[in-house]
This record gives sequence, C-alpha cells and structure tokens, in this order.
Amino acid sequence: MAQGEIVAGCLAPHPPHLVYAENPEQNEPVAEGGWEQLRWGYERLRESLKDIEYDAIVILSPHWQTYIGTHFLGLDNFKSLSVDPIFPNLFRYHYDMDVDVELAQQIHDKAQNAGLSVKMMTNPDFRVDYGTITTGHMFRPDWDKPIVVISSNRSSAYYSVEVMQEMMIELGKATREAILESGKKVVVLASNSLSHRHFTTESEIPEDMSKEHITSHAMHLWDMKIIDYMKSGQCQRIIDEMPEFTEQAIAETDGGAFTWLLSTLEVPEYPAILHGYGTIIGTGNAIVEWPVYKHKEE
Ligand code: 2X7
Ligand code: FE2
Repeated sequence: MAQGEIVAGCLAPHPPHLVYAENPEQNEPVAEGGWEQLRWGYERLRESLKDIEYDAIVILSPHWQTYIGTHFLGLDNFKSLSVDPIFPNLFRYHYDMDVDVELAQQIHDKAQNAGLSVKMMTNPDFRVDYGTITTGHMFRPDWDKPIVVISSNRSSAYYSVEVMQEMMIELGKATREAILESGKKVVVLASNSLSHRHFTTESEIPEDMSKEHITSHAMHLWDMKIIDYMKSGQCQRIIDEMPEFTEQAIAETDGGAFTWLLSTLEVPEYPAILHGYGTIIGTGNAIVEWPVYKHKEE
C-alpha cells in the first residue's frame, strides 16, 4: 500500500453567517447576501484545490467541546437538523454527513498509544455541532467526501493554553502518523476564527454590511500579525505566541484546532496562501491554505 499523505491544510472558519449568506437548500433562513469578502475567500480556496485529489477531510471544531479527552465521530453517517444556539435565526441546517470511521479509528488509536485520553462517539442521536457543519459546507458544499470529525478538548479552560498546546501538538503528530499509515490522501481543516471578541447585539438586518467591522484596533493588530506569520512561513512563532494571542485577542485558538493543524503539517516554514480575511459580528476570520502538494519532496 502506498503511503498516505496530507495534501493540504487549511484554516477554515465557521461562523454560521457564511452558510446563512450563501442560501443553500439545506439551511432554512433566507439572507440577502453579506460577508462577501469571506465567501469569495472560500470560493478561491475551493478553486485552488479543485484539481487536487484526496479521499477524506479531517476537521477539528471548537464547538464540539469535550471535557474528558478528545472524541471522534464513530458512525458511518450522521443526519439531523443543526440549530445554532446563539443564532437560531441564521442557522437551521439539515445535514447528512458521511464519516470515514476507519480513518477516525486509526487516528484515535494512534492518539491513545501516545498517551492521550480518547473516545469514539457512537451515539446515533448525537447532534453534530455547527462549527463542523459550516466548515464542511463552505469547504465542500457537495458533501461528497467522507469526513473525520475531532472534538475540542477544553484543556485551555481547565488548565492553560500551554497545556492545550502540548496536547494538541501530540494529537497533531498522531493524526499525521495515522494518515500516513492509512494510505489515504487527506485535507486537514482547523475550524476557527482568529480574534474572537464579538458584538453583544445583532443589527436589525444581520447581513447589513454597513454595521460590520472588527471590534477593536487591538484585535485587528493581532489578526494582522498572525496573518503575517502565516504568509511568511513563520508558524513556529505562531505556536510560541499562541498564549498571548489567545488571551489578548480572546482568540478561538483556545479550542486547539489551530495548534493541532500546524502540528499535522509539521509546523510549516513555507508561505501559506491567504484566500480571504473578514469580520463577522466583530470577530476576525482568515481563510488560509498550506499547499502541501506544492512542497512535496520528489
Ligand atoms: O462560532 C462563531 C464564531 N466563531 C464567530 C463569529 C460568530 C458566530 O459564531
Ligand atoms: Fe466559533
């Protein structure tokens, strides 16, 4: 069997506003557009990867929060209605998602062997979180590739960002090893915003873009600094500065997805492609691709 590979890794944020603004048939609320900068960013990401072959998508979502270890979706299919608890007016999405349980189990086993606490989630009534669904939809709206979904262990809430990072670096290594051994080609996605301070009230028309901006200059500066590190291939600096970034920008990196992603990619030193940046209800969101396929050793 040929060795598996990670063909690309992406930062692929999940505010439900993006799905709302796209008006797909699966979502009940209807929008007049909005957040185009980010939706065009996702278009560019999809275009960039359209000729790259892969077998499965692996997503780590900060909105599937588990307090005892890391969990993996463990059944072949999940189908239900997902309603965003904060924005039920924007996101009521009927999903039907196939899971690559074999790959999920392989990552689970590798992580367990590395000493992490892990569990396969096999409750057929489990409701998949909106972070996974939004990232899954915006990355590949046809839902025609099986997905592995990894939960966010809340170690930054229980302990600290430093402890979270140690665990996510191990989980990233285990994810990578399992993918290489699986023989499959895989895209890995970290589903999170950057700065995450959001407005406390919603405008009358949620998609009124005259009301959309970053919550503060400080948040903007943090987002630009992290984007600069990504574009200039300085991912180790992102890991090093993650505690300050996470605390000062209230960043959604607290969920571990970004650290996990960088670890699966062996902390890249080559430039990432920025496909888009924009704010959603004041939070900062970047759509970024690490084109591993361009940096393969011959
Ligand atoms: O989950 C989110 C988010 N991360 C950012 C903005 C708005 C809503 O939901
Ligand atoms: Fe979120």
